[in-house]
Amino acid sequence: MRPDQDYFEETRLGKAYDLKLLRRLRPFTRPHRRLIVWSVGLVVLITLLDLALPYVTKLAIDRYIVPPAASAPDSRPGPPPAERYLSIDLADPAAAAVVGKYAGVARIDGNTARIAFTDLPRLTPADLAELRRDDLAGLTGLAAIFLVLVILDFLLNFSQAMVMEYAGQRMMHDLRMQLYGHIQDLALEFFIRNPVGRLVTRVTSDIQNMYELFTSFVSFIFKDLVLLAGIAAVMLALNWKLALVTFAVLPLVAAASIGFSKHARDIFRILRVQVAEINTRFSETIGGMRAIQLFRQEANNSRRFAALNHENYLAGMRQIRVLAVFLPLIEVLAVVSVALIVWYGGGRVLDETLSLGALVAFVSYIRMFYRPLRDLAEKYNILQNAMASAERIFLVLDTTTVLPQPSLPPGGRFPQLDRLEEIRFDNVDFRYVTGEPVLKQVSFNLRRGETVAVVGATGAGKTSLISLIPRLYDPTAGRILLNGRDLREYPSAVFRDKMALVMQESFLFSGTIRENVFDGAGGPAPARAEEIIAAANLNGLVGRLPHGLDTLLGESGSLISSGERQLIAIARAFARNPQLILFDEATSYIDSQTELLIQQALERLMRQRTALVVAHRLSTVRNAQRILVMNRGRVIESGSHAELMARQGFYYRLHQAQPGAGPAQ
Ligand code: TTP
Ligand code: MG
Repeated sequence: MRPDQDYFEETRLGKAYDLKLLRRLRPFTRPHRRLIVWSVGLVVLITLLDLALPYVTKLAIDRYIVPPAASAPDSRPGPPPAERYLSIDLADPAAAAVVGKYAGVARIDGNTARIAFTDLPRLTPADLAELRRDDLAGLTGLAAIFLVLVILDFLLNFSQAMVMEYAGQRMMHDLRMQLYGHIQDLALEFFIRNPVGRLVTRVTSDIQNMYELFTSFVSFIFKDLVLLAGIAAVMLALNWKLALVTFAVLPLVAAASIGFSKHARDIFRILRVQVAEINTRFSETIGGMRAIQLFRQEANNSRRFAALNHENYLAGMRQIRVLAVFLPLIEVLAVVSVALIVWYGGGRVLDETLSLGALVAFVSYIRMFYRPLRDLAEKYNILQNAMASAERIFLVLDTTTVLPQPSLPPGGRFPQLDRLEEIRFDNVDFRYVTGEPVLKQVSFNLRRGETVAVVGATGAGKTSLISLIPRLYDPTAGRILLNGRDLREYPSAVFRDKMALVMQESFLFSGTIRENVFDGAGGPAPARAEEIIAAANLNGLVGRLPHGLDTLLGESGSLISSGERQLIAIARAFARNPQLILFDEATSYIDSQTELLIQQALERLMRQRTALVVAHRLSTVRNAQRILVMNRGRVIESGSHAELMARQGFYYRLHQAQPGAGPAQ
């Protein structure tokens, strides 16, 4: 890999937490602000409900199951204050009848009878049920409230999830569209430097990570933090001393979390980098499968992949070790907290300064308190991934390797371009990578109606030269003039519309032939379409295919030879009806019959048009008014076929070397 190819080398992206990144997400959240506010509101409601549930349990215990010992109702020496009594209102005749049966057990005090809890087992179950009828009714009421709260909790959770996921999906959709559009606008130079696998990761998993960031961030900030604060507040309100004792463990929890994040940070990052590398390697393997299998590189490739995979496994194991310490540690601390509550809180229940219900509620709250902490590791991972993804997405979005488009000149109008009169190369230098010049001081011109051919050995720079005309790249030095003005003064759409490029290895999109020829949009009227197909000599191919023009190329890609590919590309050029044809003849072997078809189609295409033709077969060259002979990036000879032959130079030797060239004409 060349040093300047590692544009987005993942290893360089270390600082995962950057609040600036979150700020940059704002434009994407703004359109969905309402949904987010809704979602946050629901989260707060849900948290309140969650907090209410243990409290209902506390009420049930304290009011109806084991009421706290009432301090002696009067100052009379009587029952010791630490004993619990069931108070019975004697105004109720049924209760009074039961109390009558247990004269030795009940103490009567005016209109109230009291039976010690320790004596309750001496009553028959039926009598006990009669005495505690009100408690049972109260308990049933609270259970019903509990049920309603749980159902409400479910409904709110459902709505909240729907609202938030909806907002998240919409954001992801917007972000992906923007990224896709941006990548499409980038200059070709960018794609030389960035492997496909990495860009694919950008549009797929990086966007997915952002989505998770959004959903888990909202739930983390609003659900977990509000919940933690709420629990702490409720615990302090219930019994601040017990709450403080319970919180004694928290410094340990904080230390464990900090230690975890320190260790996890590096490991998670390494893992991320490795996954990206595996993706890249894999997509390159698939792209180059033909070459790999032909050159029997499978074993070599597997070996390299195995090394990568092994590193990934090692990092995975390191991650698991960290998690395997952290998660049980949090679990242990949670249990220690419960033990503290039972020990200290239990003592307070014994000396009657804490109700049993409050103790039970404390245990529930502390369990709830540790739940988000247990998820911390997972959230941490999501957050790290997402931050890194955000950074990479914005790096692509910030890439400005677009071909600079001209700004509107002072007159308010771009230069007009109705007819291509002349294209002139003025001392053009060009290179793809620094230090490896591809074109050197190329100068020539091409006037309207002319056909100019470019010939030269392989690697001479013919394809590169032709790519500069539609401004796929900009020259590194010198100028290309179009009707006397620099190409860079026109918006590129203006001149690209007027030319058609038939590439050496024509790229066909997956889709039907019709879509490939007519740019997908419905196409011209059937008669015109037929005319184009006929002119491009595609009739034979179309007639042979099962669904004619509507044959899916993906289905029968193998049916399309490189010659036929070029015919389709010629038809595509015809369909655009351009003023200038840029033709890069295929290098691969094409049978003489197809070659003839291409030749004819090309001649028809070039009629009445300006053309620059890169030719490998000298038969293509002869009709050109002028021939440019290239060698190692320079134009070393130019002239008509006859002139160049007479000169007996490079072209002459090239011509002689070609099999079946025959005597010079
Ligand atoms: P080309 O311009 O592709 O040479 P050519 O078209 O004359 O060769 P052929 O007859 O085989 O089609 O390449 C010139 C140099 O530029 C060569 O060293 C390869 C390099 N190059 C790149 O680095 N990146 C590219 O995208 C292309 C097209 C070429
Ligand atoms: Mg070429």
